[in-house]
Amino acid sequence: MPAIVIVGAQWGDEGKGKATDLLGSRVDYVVKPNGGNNAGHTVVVNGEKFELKLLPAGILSPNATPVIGNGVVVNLEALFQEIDGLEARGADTSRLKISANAHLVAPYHQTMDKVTERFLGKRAIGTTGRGIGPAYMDKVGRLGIRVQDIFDESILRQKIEGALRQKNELLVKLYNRRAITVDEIAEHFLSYAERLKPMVVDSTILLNDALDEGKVVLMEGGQATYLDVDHGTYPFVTSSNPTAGGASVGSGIGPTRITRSIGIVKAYTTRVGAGPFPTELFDEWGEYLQKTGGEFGVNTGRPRRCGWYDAVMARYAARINGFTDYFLTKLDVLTGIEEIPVCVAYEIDGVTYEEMPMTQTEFHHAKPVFEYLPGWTEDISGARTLEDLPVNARDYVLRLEKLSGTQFSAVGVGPGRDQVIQVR
Ligand code: 2SA
Ligand code: GDP
Ligand code: MG
Repeated sequence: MPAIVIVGAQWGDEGKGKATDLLGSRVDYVVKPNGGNNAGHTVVVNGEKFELKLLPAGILSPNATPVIGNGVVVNLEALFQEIDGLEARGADTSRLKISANAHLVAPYHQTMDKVTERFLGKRAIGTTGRGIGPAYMDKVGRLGIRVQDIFDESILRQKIEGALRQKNELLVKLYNRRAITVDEIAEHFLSYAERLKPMVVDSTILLNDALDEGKVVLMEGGQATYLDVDHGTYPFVTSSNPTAGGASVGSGIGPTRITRSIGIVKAYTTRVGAGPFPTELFDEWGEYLQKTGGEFGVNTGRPRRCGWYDAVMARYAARINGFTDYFLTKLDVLTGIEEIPVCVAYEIDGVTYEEMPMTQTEFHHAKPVFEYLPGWTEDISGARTLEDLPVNARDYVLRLEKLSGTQFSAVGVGPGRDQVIQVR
């Protein structure tokens, strides 16, 4: 039975939270396969706004079991804060399951994230400062501490000691900070043990058994394709694989079981943090999109950089993720613009590129080649079919679909759960 993956096709904040929520009523399990509390998903349910960071957006679907997969890095303090916040608002979080193999974000990871950014100066990545990069560094460097370690205190202490040996060298000698003790970190983690224990499972058995039983499993990727450490705009990326292949690794669902790979793509482009962005706007249109689209980080409140739709990026994302379909979001934000530029190719040092150039240097130099599509002024937030759209809005969608490497299955026309056009 179907395992579906949802992936951001740009630099994040495409509306993955809403897409998950939309599919949520039809799925049995919603897994978060990557990232941590650097994510920020906004879901509007009956006019009420929920902002999720570490928890999968599927936690708001009453019939789905939310799962934090093995590929996630978990900050326990942030986890329980988020759980308590949702419970206080009447949401039921009791079904949440967490993989025993997921790694933990330790307080020193956050310190390292912040000091590393400061040391990078002008070359800073613009991270969320949540310790995500350093936690993944420890995972890959085999110095990580996993959820399961909390339940074996002697192993936990051994691992903390191993991790701290290197951290304290750096913190004291290079960063001029105080040394951290094994006791303080062990106490920090152990203080959550009792509350955490009932949630911890072998999520690979849980999810694969569910698929065997004909259940529907949705993998909800955090961040996005261009923030992928392999396929994104390296080094201006996050430290995980938010692409479809990463969702397979991060949840323990084999690639042959994934039947649908949905790309979430915004009708324009945004980015938070540093790094190249060919269609970025530095004029009043950038501010217009930021204001009209409410483009401010859910997690850090940072203003998002804004630019026009980039079909070269969409084609690349469709290829990397093997997208079966795209969900186009925020079409309503473009209402009222007389003529809408869409990037169809790049010009790099006098040469036209129809596809993503091979190197980052070329991408840094890419100038957008625009096609200009006529806009519309009518309010489209009530449209529920393509026929409900004014002809220019419909043509905009159909042109984008043609340029973007795969078919469009849905179009968002507002933040609400029901504000969507089902195309097919
Ligand atoms: P990190 O913290 O190591 O993952 O940062 C590395 C890069 O990844 C970007 N990144 C994000 N980009 C967009 N949205 C994200 N989540 C929040 C949101 C962001 C926020 O949904 O609004 O609130 O600021 C997210 N998480 C990581 C980050 O900007 C760096 O470029
Ligand atoms: P995510 O990180 O991909 O889940 O996206 P975010 O939640 O960070 O940002 C997307 C924002 O767009 C949220 O505030 C959503 O409520 C909002 N949103 C999603 N789809 C639509 C849409 O079709 N129209 C409008 N106006 N807003 C939308
Ligand atoms: Mg977001």
